[in-house]
Amino acid sequence: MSTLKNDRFLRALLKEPVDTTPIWVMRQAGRYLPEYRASRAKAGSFMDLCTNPDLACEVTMQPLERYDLDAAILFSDILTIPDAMGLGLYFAEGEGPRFERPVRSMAEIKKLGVPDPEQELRYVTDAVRTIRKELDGRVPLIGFSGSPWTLATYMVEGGSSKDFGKVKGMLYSDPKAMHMLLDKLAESVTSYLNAQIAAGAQAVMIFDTWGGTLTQQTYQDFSLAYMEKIVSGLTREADGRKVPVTLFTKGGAQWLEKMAMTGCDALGLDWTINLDEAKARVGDQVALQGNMDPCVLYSTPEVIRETVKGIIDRFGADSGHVFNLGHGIHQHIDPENVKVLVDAVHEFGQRG
Ligand code: 1CP
Repeated sequence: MSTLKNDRFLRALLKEPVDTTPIWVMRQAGRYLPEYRASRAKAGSFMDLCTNPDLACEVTMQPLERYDLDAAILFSDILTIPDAMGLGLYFAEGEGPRFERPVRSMAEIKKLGVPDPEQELRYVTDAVRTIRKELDGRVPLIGFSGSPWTLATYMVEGGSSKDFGKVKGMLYSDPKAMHMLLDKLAESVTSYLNAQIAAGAQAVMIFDTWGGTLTQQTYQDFSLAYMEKIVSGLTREADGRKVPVTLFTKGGAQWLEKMAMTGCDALGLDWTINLDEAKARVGDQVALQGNMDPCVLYSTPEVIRETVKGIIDRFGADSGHVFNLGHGIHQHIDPENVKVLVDAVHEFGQRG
């Protein structure tokens, strides 16, 4: 394996000294880029992009050609695991993800198997290997998965949801079934992430996009407990380097202390908390990733630069900050504004 030419992202996640603040952008390869839309049209569908390692590699590299980003993220989706479990993922045009066979009962959950990542999800590990080769040590590659709870929301609801009535209904009416589902998902996510690490992912992130819809107690029991189990089962070193683990619960600012106790290396933050407060609460245990409101990118270069400076100043000069948005980048922003963002982070993040 080649040595890394730019490792400031990995260093910041481990709170080691950096020359400037590293940045990557959640959903950095995606629909706001015209070249992504062209690749997708050529491939046919979103899943055709994901399941073809060469095309997945092509779109992973696209944002790196335009911007001075400090990490690449595997082009894939969190819903590959439920798809591999046999739920039949498809994307209805303009409607987001859907499952042909959602799971709604203990009997259906009992039938679910744990996918073998080198079999049913081979296209993902092949994509990781292809991307690592193409990156040739330029920046590290991030692997990822959804959290068990977040995956369960899609599996039970059958797609995206506004109120999570079905999945939370199951949680309250049949907690045993929910725990069985989450257990199978935790096992699946652990082996999936370990397979990505074995294939070459140099850091991993767990997206708990819908953990913030839970109560204090149900978050602890039905989301965090399973993420903790995953963290304790992950390979934490590869090629003589630590493989940092980041947990991101959207809407999870009230639970940072509990999240930091899972043994992860970093927490992803949405925009509802200031970085200085988050750092005062958990900064001695974990690095922090975030947290600009993605909607700032609808604004002007002046406002973007000012906001970036404000966020960097709040964190201060220590290491342990990876700049990112507080959630995925929107489809309709001007790609030129992402250049302004990335360059501003490197400019204002410089250490003396
Ligand atoms: O081209 C298209 O129309 C598909 C849009 C799209 C893209 C670009 C989807 C469908 N997934 C992705 C890629 C993706 N998804 C990545 C790629 C790497 C990158 O960051 O560049 C990642 C990390 C994800 C993760 C993901 N998928 C999450 C977790 C993070 C988050 O944004 O909260 C979730 C919840 C999904 C489900 C999903 N897949 C796609 C959509 C539109 C959604 C969200 C649906 C919803 O809001 O419920």
